[in-house]
Amino acid sequence: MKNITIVVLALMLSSNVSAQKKMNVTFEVGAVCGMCEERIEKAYDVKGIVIADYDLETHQLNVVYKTKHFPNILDVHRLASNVGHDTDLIKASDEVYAKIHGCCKYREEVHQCTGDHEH
Ligand SMILES: [Cu+2]
Repeated sequence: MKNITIVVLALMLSSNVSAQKKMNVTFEVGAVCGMCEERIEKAYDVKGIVIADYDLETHQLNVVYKTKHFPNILDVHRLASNVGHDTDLIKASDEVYAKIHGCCKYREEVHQCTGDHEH
């Protein structure tokens, strides 16, 4: 009887381990407008990302991701930097940054954006 209990416990433990682990992180991402927000959230519309919610006011991106797809947190940050947005860990390359829309140049102090811009 004791042995069966151990087997059952072992099974429960192993199924827990093999279950996909999710991580919830929040980090800073540079952005200025709704277009940026859209661009960032779209960049996180990939396999392994469960939730990606950007708050334009606090500049915080909340991401729930599966560690199986993203064993390294830097790869989660890279999704934003790849589309031109700096995170608190990875800077976007100047090349990609140059390509984003003029009113999305969040590194500059002055923005051309009036809120009614073309896409
Ligand atoms: Cu923008």
